[in-house]
Amino acid sequence: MTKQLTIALSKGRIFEETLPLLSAAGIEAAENPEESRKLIIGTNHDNIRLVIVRATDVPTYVQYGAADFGIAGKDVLIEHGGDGLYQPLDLKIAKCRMMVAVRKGFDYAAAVKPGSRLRVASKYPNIAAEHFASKGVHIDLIKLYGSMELAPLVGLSDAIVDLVSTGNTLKANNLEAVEHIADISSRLVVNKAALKLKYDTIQPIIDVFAEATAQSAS
Ligand code: PRT
Ligand code: MG
Repeated sequence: MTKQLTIALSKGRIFEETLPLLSAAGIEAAENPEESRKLIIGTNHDNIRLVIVRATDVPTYVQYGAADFGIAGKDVLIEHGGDGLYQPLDLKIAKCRMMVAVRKGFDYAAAVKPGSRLRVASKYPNIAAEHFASKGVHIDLIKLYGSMELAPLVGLSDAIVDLVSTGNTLKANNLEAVEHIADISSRLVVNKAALKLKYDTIQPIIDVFAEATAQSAS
């Protein structure tokens, strides 16, 4: 008997970069989630479906078994904590860097002397807190849900912790990156119980993803 398989994906860059991987595993989405309003999308396999969720919600769906596996950015996984998730593969897609950025001309070196205090805005409170704690810098953390780049421009914070890929957003807003925290890419996240129960369905897909990822890296 073929077992039902549910895959959690977010729209946008992760979905786009995941399509070739799904294709390599012989899985084709029946609809384009960018155009469809449907949150559950069928595939060319009766037993495989995609659920379209916010990028930050992918680990949660997989953790509770509402999806058997999914694809999530390392940024999201660090913040989530990764509880109950098996992370077998770095898919090397949706690559970017977690950076500290400030307004151009802001004296960052002076602001992060040990013992000093800095106002930091971020969608990533755990990553930001850990980074500055390791430097011995006290921060007041301001949690935002998007458009972090605005915060230093209007005096909400001294610095931001955010993702940078081309650097165009920083540039357009007169900001500069002053510190590199981590390289980020997207990972396959698998529900541990699902992997045991549906091993024959899930493991071959992991194997194909691994092979496709290794090929595109070489
Ligand atoms: O957009 P939405 O609020 O719905 O959700 P999301 O931002 O969580 O999702 P999405 O699809 O934008 O990002 C999903 C994942 O893609 C993230 O979790 C990252 O792992 C990865 N990724 C890769 C990025 C970027 N590159 C990226 N550049 N996520 C966001 N950005 C943003 C960044 O925050 C900044 O505002 O793009 C802007 C900078 O881009 P550049 O090219 O101007 O430097
Ligand atoms: Mg986004």
